[in-house]
Amino acid sequence: MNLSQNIKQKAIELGFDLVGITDVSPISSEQAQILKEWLQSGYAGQMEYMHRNLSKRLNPAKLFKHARSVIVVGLNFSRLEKEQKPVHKDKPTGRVVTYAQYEDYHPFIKARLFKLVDFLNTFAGGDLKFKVCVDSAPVAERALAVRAGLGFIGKNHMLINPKLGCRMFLGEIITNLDLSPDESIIDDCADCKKCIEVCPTGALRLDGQFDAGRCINYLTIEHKGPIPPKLAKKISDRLFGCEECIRVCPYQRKAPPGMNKEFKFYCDRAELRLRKILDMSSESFDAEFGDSVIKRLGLEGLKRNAHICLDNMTGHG
Ligand code: B12
Repeated sequence: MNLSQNIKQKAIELGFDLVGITDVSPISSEQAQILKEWLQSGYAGQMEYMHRNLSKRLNPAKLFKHARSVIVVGLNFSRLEKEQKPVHKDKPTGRVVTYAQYEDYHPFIKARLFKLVDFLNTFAGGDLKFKVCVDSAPVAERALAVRAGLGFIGKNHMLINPKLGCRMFLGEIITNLDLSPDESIIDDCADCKKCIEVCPTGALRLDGQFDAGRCINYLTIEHKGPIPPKLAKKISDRLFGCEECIRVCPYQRKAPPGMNKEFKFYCDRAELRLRKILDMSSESFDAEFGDSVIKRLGLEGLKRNAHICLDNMTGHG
């Protein structure tokens, strides 16, 4: 086995579902253009951080000066699809998207990437230089994952693996090791437009762009302050996030559930009682959601969303 194969085997042993390698050249000019147009069109909404460090996001070698290769991993967070339950008006509940029913994926993936770094160290003769990234670093994670052969970009803008679907978290180790790069997977959505048709707010635009400012994930998780009433109505009973464009994806419908038993899943977080949230103290919020991405939204944001869900159920607002 060569070094790249050894690394991949170790990544799978550590519980990742996908692993691939790419070089540190800038993302393609076509993809850079998509990103620039997205920013210029205002589609990033209040996500100011997306405007910062653009040159690093376009070019991993600018993010980390020792960079020679990027190891990209994917963690499957699919569950078996369940029927959606009817709303009980006496105890109204709000829906929470699948990824937020797991423990927070950031520390989970990082801890395993650091174990992979320990393994890399045995090959680097003590000269390993590395940077671990999961979500928050200025890295074009999907673009690198495509190049590393993990999947293709679908019309729902997700990285889709033809066998494992699109519920896949990504993480990277940028390293000074010279590793042999993988080939991209050539695939696409063909004529399917299910995700565009189902998007409740038109965030997935017909021109192929993604207006994140209209996406219910953005509105309920990233957006600060009041949500414009017309969009708030479309949120319906979605307390935290939206996954319609993922749920309807034909690749997702045949995807196997995630197999990593260490990645903690909370079966009771699919629907949360709205009145309980409105009565919640900051201490009980921290105790309940301390290990969840919901913690990142904060209690004030969660209460804002709970009010919107309740208003949508009672027809007020
Ligand atoms: C900002 C952000 C959001 C925003 C905006 C989403 C968006 N589509 O841009 C909001 C808050 C809405 C969001 C939502 C979600 N996010 Co998010 N998000 C990010 C973040 C921080 C940056 C994404 C970004 O650069 N957007 C700008 C646009 C222009 O980039 P892009 O859509 O990724 O497109 C790039 C490439 O895909 C490529 N490209 C685009 N179109 C095409 C077409 C073709 C043919 C080709 C070849 C290439 C290509 O070029 C672009 C430039 O690099 C990344 C982490 C990171 N550092 O990358 C996570 C990330 C993209 N999010 C992730 C996840 C899991 C989600 C959610 C599923 C969460 C959930 N609710 O369950 C949703 C999915 C919504 C959706 N359909 O995209 C994962 C995606 C994994 C995957 N399988 O794709 C990431 C990678 C985080 C991670 N480490 O796992 N997210």
